[in-house]
Amino acid sequence: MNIAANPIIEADQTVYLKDYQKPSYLVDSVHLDIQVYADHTLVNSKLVMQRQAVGNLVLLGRDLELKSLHVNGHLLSENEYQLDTETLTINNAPDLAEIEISVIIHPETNTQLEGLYLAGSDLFVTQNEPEGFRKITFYPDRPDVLSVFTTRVEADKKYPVLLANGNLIESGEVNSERHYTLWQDPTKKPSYLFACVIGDLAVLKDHYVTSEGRNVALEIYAEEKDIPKCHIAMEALKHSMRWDEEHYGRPYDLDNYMIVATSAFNMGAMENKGLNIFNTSCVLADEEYTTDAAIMRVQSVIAHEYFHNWTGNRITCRDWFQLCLKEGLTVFRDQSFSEDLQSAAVQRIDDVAVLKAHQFPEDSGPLSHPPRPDHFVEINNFYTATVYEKGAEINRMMATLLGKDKFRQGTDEYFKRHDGQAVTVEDWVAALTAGSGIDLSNFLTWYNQPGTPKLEAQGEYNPTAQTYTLSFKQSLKENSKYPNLKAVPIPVALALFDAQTGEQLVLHSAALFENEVKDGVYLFDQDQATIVFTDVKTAPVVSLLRNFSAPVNLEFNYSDEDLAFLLQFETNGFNQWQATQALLERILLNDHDAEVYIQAMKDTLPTLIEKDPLLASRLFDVPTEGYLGSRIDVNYNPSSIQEKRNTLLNRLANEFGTFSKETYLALDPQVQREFSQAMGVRALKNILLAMLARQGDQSAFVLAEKQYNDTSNMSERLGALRVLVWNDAPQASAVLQDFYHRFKDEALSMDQWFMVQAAHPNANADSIKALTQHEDYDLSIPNRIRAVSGGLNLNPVNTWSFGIQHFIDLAQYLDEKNPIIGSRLLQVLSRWYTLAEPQRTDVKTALEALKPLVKSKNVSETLSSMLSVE
Ligand code: B3K
Ligand code: ZN
Repeated sequence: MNIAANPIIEADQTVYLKDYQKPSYLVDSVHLDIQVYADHTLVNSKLVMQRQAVGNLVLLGRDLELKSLHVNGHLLSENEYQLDTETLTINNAPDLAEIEISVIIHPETNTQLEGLYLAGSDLFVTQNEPEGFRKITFYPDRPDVLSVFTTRVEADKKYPVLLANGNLIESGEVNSERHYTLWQDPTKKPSYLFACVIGDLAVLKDHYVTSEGRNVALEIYAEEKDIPKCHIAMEALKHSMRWDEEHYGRPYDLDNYMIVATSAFNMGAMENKGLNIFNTSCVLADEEYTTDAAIMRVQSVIAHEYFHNWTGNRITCRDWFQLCLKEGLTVFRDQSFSEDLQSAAVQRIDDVAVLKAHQFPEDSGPLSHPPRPDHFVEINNFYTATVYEKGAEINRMMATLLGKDKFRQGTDEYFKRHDGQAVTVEDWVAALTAGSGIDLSNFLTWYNQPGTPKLEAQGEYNPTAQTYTLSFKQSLKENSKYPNLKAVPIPVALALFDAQTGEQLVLHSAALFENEVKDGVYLFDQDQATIVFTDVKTAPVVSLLRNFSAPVNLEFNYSDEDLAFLLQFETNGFNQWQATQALLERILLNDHDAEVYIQAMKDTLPTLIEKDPLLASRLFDVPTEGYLGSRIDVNYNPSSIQEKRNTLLNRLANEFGTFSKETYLALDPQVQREFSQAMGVRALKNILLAMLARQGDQSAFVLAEKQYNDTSNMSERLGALRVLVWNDAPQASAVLQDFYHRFKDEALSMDQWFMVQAAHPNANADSIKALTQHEDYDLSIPNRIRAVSGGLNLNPVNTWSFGIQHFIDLAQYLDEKNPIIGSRLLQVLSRWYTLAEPQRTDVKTALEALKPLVKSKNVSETLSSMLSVE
């Protein structure tokens, strides 16, 4: 793949990290008065600004109708300022300026879901990260300008809930129809953390007493009918608050913490100070309406947004290039939290699966960028798997190296040094280094380079010397946008096992970070290196990258038998799974025989199912067609991958036939188990049911129908629905109808209904069209769009045939209506250049035809990067 110069984006639209300059003015305080009316909203603001560096007084604003502008009480005439589409510049502004601005905005017609917008018939919410606040009023809308906000919100009494950040200090009537509230947020914050909510919502209340004795009122706002679905989120919130005190020494700092749920939201949730706004999909959790996976996600997103209060809000980013500073760290924190909620191994499996399915492909294609990029056109395009997930991996690597205590000393130092500041990735690494006493500065290379390093390793046993020697080599694919790539520090967590007994050996090697241990970490930070283990009595089996200790592509010449050995004997559940994935990839991409995998599974499963049904369910993970496709860089033929995968699935179904049925019938979901065990049983049952159906067992459909009818649990119901629908069972249309009638008023459940149908392996242009023309399909609700598009994309054969036009049409439509989502969806096609002909040219032609039709920076930047492949 060659990347050529960018064909669409004009050079002057690109923002560079190297051009960062301190703001010329700071804002001491800001007063906002937001008055919502049916056909417009009036926003009056008063900013007290003080010069701190040379330069003009420039405010940023977009789509605002300026009504009046005063500086120190003087009404400015048009020749005293300059206004263009993005900026308002005040000529000869004094060093101390009180600026009063009055603007009109139109949240009622804002479809982009950025700034203040109408999210359904009776709810207005904000989304200001990264640059939405400039759609509310003129402001130095950049993360390094921090101020204290006082906010008055006024609206019709038909909206009883009027919220903003901080403490409620006053509320009352304006007249018989209108009322207001007044809020003061004592903590200085950048504008991207500002939020307000105007609507008719019910509330679930609770409270939490912090380690410092502060009694915090907790409130979750949602539609009345959804309040019973907010309890899991509330428990997760309290749990997160306790967890951050215990693990990072960080108590909460305000007297209230509010969460508002809305169904119209571009992403998962937003950490606005003391007033989080959440996509309903990340707050509503109820076994009857949402799946186990969704419930786990709710808990992790609640924790994520809460953890941002320290990593993101109290310490924020100097500029948006530093986004992974707050996101990478906060994802690492929420992953660690979730590892405490369920089997840590399975949480790690799920997180690595996401990394490999999304971040690795992103980093090997035209959208590849470092976790901290050095230039962008549209920052919204950089809320990526690389910034979030690879960013989290960098923090995990440093934490692994330091160990628990030193890592904590490092984070303590970070909070001590930078509380209340807007900082950089360098500041973070420097604080960790100072606090722990261990120099981590070479980890900065990870932040600044794109691409997934290849880690090649070789092992050799010397029976005479009783030594085992491991040699390592690392390399990175060249990238013309980021030349001079360097070696990165790679912590390799490893273990040796006695090949005969399966026992784990004690490691003796001077090269280890900690010597004479069973679970050792070797820090490989050169282009090449060799380490020697002594006192190794027989030829061992080595297990590398335990717990996926670094985000690299490992190449090691394991035999299939070694991998089968690890599947059975590794004590680290993650590495058992990693062995299954390596074996399955060989079967699917390199035509290895499946026998070794099948035998090892048969030997491992019976006891594992008893002990850890959730982990057992994961060992059945057969890499998806999408993931397998992402491992192929030239002449990718989706149909041939589908065929190979189906052949394997058929073989597994036959081999595990009797076992599947017996196990399925023996697993009783009614038995009382803790959530994570019960979730494992449900996951296993669904896998086994799918195998039975594939094997052609006629009773499978009857069992599926029974599972569908007998349960009140969404994971079970959906598992059965999938089996019936995807296998075109005679019962399929009746259960689909039944599902529709049961859940038609439950948007999140209906998303699943759309998704199951869109993900039918034989979906076609007409069936997808029928879904997008269904009366419950809604292009203004991202969740619904994602349900259908995401479902379709579960079958790459469909994505790369009729799906191409589906995604292009959506990108074109959303280019104007909601460019953040338009750009996201277009990225589904980013690996078009790997396809075999004639599909490769078909997609290229379609992408080129889209080029002159799009206007947004979001979609244009994505499209031009995608087309930069030659
Ligand atoms: N910080 C927000 C993301 C905002 C995305 C803007 N396009 C959610 C989060 O990471 O917690
Ligand atoms: Zn975040």
